[in-house]
Amino acid sequence: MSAVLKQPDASRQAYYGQIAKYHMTPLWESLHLLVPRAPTPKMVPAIWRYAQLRDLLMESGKVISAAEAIRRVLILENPGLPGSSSITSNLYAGLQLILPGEIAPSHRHTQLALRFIVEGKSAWTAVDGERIPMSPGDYIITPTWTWHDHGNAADGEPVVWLDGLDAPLIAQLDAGFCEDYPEAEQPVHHTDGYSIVRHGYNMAPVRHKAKNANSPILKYPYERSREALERLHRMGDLDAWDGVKLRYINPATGGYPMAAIAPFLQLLPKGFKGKPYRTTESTVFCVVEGRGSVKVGSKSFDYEPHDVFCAPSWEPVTLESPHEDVVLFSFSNLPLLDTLGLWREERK
Ligand code: GTQ
Repeated sequence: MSAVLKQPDASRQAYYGQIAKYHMTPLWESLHLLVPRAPTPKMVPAIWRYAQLRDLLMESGKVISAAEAIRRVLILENPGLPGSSSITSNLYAGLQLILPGEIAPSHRHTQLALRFIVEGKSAWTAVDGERIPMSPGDYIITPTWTWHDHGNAADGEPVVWLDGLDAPLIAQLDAGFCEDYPEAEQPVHHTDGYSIVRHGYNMAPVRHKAKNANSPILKYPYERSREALERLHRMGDLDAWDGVKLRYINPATGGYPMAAIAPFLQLLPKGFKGKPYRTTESTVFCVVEGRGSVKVGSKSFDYEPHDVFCAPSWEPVTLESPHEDVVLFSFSNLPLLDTLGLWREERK
């Protein structure tokens, strides 16, 4: 049993004033905030509806060029975290637009980035000397400190993807560095699927030694990931909470493709009524196929393709697909929780 903390009287207040002069504060006034009974996220469940924002996103193409913007992105900022450029407590998300003929100039930074392609087929990103064509549903990685530039064919179409970065986390760690490449585009040594051919068939080059923990596969094409879900479903794999859910892996280690963000793809077959679960992850979802619904804490959202929604730590999540098959891409801070021994899950 502990005693109840009283409202500070005048003498306590005076004491707080005295210690404040020496940059000290009384722990007992903030202990419950510093060491809460359970997570108290400031981020809130929220949804960005693509049908509502697509016109505005396209308008950004008239507001600024990719060359001037460096990256023409509308940040998806959590309403509970104003001014933070964050969609969850430690992750960033934004929708990036590149128009035909544009180059988003080459740079590198300590923040890692993932791309999940939303619409358009004529663009590419170059990562670490490999040019990677983008198609809707592809998951592409830009590991920490790798040169990357984006381009779009002169006779192409507007291309949009969802960016996910660990930028808020890197800011928290004061570990942000960035460099510009001297030219707009880095030299390309390999094109179109080189990393997949070398590492994507459960085989590895004979003398391959991993340089670091990052996946040697730079693109996970949608057809392959989608096929895996479909075939698993036909073989009867269905989890009562997740539907058919797989995580993308670094094939060399079985671990996460990049250090700080875990990516997933899941199928909710038509008629799926998921049971509620909660975890200590904060998660960003991007709808790939189908219309469905989700409950996150006290909020309910109906969603359709290309919508983005997010779920805070420890809020119950329930996924449903009453009308049709639904495919959801998602990413979370699971690797960090894992490393720190902080991952918890409750399934009802
Ligand atoms: O494509 O390099 O959404 O550097 C934010 C920062 C994308 C990128 C973002 C970036 C990038």
